[in-house]
Amino acid sequence: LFSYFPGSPRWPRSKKTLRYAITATSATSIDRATLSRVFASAFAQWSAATTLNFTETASASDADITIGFYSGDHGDGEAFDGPLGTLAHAFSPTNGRLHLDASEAWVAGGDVTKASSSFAVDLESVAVHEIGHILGLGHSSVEDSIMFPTLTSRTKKVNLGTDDVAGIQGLY
Ligand code: TQI
Ligand code: CA
Ligand code: ZN
Ligand code: ZN
Repeated sequence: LFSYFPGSPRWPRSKKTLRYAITATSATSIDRATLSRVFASAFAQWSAATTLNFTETASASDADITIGFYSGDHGDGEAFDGPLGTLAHAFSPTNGRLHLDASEAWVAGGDVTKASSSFAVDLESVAVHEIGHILGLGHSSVEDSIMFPTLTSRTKKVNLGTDDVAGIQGLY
């Protein structure tokens, strides 16, 4: 079963379109165009299941959601830890911050199941999960759901399960 954050925080009903900016990219070698495609595809999973819309904006100042890559301590009290361990984190609505550990062996666009490194992690899979948190979902006990709190390395899991859909539709 899906879960929400305490108090079930959500983005306001009046906001039909959430704007996101990919702001901090200097710590990753993944190019901007690839990042834009991966996040557009990850957000599309959630817009397909709801009346929410997402659009990328270039400037952080008019974005609801900001996305960035950081390594180690980056000022929010939740330091990253090098390869594996914590891959990324996101905060509950309406904070809007989504941070990725720049030290991961991210696979963006390619086929993660064919990666030679056992450290390889699929960026889109993690993005879909973290966007779930950004929108207000906690973890799920259903193993094949996006919000289940385990992702095996070298696996791609980007399609919402029935439990994820039930969770997000209960909130929006
Ligand atoms: N990061 C944790 C996560 O996103 C951070 C976290 C723990 C968290 N508890 C939370 C965030 C409660 C919001 C609310 O779950 S992680 C996975 C998964 C992580 C884990 O790096 O461990 C994914 C990031 F689901 F596979 F375990 C992405 Cl997909
Ligand atoms: Ca890590
Ligand atoms: Zn952070
Ligand atoms: Zn999670």
